[in-house]
Amino acid sequence: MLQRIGVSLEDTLLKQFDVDITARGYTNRSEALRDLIREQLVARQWSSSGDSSEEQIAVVTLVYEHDSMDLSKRLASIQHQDPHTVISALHIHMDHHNCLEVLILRGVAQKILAMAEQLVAVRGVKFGKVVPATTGRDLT
Ligand code: NI
Repeated sequence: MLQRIGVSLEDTLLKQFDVDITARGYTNRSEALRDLIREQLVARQWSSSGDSSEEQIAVVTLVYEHDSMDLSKRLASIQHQDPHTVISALHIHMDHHNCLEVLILRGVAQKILAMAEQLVAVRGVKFGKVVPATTGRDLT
C-alpha cells in the first residue's frame, strides 16, 4: 500500500534535486526519493551485517589495461582464491588496451568486501568501484 508523505525542503535544495533527477531520467520525484531511501537502507543493512552469516551481493566494476600480464594474473588469482564467491563475470574489451570487468560476488558481507577491496586495490586498476546490492527481501 502506498502512503503519501509531505517533505519540507529549502527552495534551492529542491531545485538542485529536480535538476539532478531530471538529468538522470526520472520523470517524478517520488520514484527518485524511493530509490534514494532504498539505497540508504541497503547501505545500512550491509554495514549492520558485518559479522552475521547473512548472504549479501556486491557488484564490482574494474577497468584496467590488459597489456600488463601481471595485473591480469593478479586479478584472476584473487578470484581463484575463493571461486564460489564470484558467481558471474563479464569482460568487455573497451579499446585496444583497456578492459572492463564486472563481477558479481555473493557471500557474507565481510568476505565479499574483502575480495572486492583487494581487486580494486590491485596496482594498475584505473577505475574500481564496489556497489553493495541486495536481494531486496526486506525492501519493496
Ligand atoms: Ni579485454
